[in-house]
Amino acid sequence: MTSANKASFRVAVIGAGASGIATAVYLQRAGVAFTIFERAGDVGGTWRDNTYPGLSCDVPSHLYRYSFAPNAEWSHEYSPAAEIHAYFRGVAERLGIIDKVRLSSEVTRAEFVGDGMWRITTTQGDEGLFNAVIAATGVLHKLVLPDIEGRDSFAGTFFHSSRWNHEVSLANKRVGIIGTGSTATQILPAIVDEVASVSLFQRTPQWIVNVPNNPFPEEKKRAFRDEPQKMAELYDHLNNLFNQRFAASLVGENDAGLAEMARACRQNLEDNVHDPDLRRRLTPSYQAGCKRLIVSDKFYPAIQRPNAHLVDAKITQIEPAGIRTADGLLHELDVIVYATGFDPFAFFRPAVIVGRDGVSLNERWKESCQAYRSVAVPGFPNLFFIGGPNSPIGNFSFLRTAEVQIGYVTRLVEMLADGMHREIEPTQEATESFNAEVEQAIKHTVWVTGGCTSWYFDKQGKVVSWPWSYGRFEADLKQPRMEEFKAA
Ligand code: N01
Repeated sequence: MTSANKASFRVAVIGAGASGIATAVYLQRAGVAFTIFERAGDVGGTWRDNTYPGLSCDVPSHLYRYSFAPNAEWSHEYSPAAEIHAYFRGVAERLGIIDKVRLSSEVTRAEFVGDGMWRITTTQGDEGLFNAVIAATGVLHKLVLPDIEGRDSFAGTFFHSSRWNHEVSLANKRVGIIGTGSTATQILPAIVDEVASVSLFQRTPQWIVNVPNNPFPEEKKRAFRDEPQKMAELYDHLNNLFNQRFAASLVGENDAGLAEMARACRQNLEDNVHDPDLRRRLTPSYQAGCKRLIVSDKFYPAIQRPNAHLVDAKITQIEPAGIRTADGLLHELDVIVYATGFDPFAFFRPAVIVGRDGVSLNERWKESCQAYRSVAVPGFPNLFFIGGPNSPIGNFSFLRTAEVQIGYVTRLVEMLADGMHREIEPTQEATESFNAEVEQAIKHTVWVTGGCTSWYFDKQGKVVSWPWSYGRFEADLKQPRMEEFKAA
């Protein structure tokens, strides 16, 4: 391809959340033109959608940031959601990305039309042809409202945690929260002082690690401003702690680390939940680390407040007046909050992606979402994923993971833009061999051996995560192994 061709080379990025914005920054630096299509009326993805009380990121702020955009102004060690959303929007504005975002333009169809080209259709109509497509659609965007009998008969107000209804005042209301994940355990402490009562409907208890969230004093922020090197050192330190040590514990490569995690969680329960019966009911029967670990110093104090109630009897149905449990009790409520999580296997959907020979990715992924090293799929040339199947998941920075994938995908896109190839896709053999290796390795992770279920499992009962160390993820995605691709 000539440089004139490079000038006309265009990439469609799907999604202007945290990973879509970073993808755009990398493409811009590589001199590759792109358009970002965003379904909503604002950028920020999950940090735009989730506005529930008490939301902060449970990854430290100085790690939960782009490698290329350190931020001396974080207010807390774990900063609140509005600040994180403002950070992403600020980076997009400062680096000139925002002008390339087409808001309210949900991609409904991406179709491979041959000769390396994709046709993109959005809710606004036909967007024309693109040389490559990068789906940066995030992992936790499709909310799950469980199918509980009578759900819609409730006479009060109900909503999912990611669609918080700020019109409804909770003051002096009787509130029910369904779920005990990261979300529910943040909401309860944030509302307990305001409400008449709050009942937490627990199906499975969670292991919780006690980590305080301290504000950064002004002198600390000044030191970060004056000596940015301090932020770089902190980023490296936290990265080592979370990605190297913590992640290694989960995948069976640091047994001492896993044992320490279990000890710290049990100690937290023993030290901070005083009533032995409540402590028993809050004690999980599975291994710590099996589900995503909850990080909170606020949940145990909050659930012991006189107006907070742990309900661990099974929900049998929802009635106009409240929630009925298997012990026959009706818990009368004014508001029900569904903190019941997300479908992490939605990926780009509900869009339709049609690859070579008219094969749809929905069809290909009907039973199980399989990809080559989390970033590409055979039969879908020049289509790449950020946060695709088998991306590392867990208590570490999604942004760091995404940047590793973005760096890798940008190298492939540059090959296309520079005219080295017209089409690139992974081979079927390399993809199968990668997935066979994953299937063996995943058996040794605590997600599988720990005796729990979680959103990490797909409907076939397989955990779709990265089963090796974080170091291996970075090493594997450092440079594309071109012998594992078909390039024309
Ligand atoms: O969702 P979850 P989440 N009846 O899927 C329960 C990220 N995140 O929104 O465990 C009764 O973890 C379900 O019960 P069980 C983070 O990656 C990050 O809390 O399946 N209960 C579970 O307790 C996190 O992991 C942050 O038995 C029902 C809960 O609902 C991910 O988002 C903050 C039920 C769902 O928990 C998801 O977290 C928030 C039913 N029918 C989220 N159906 C931070 O960074 C489901 N449940 C802080």
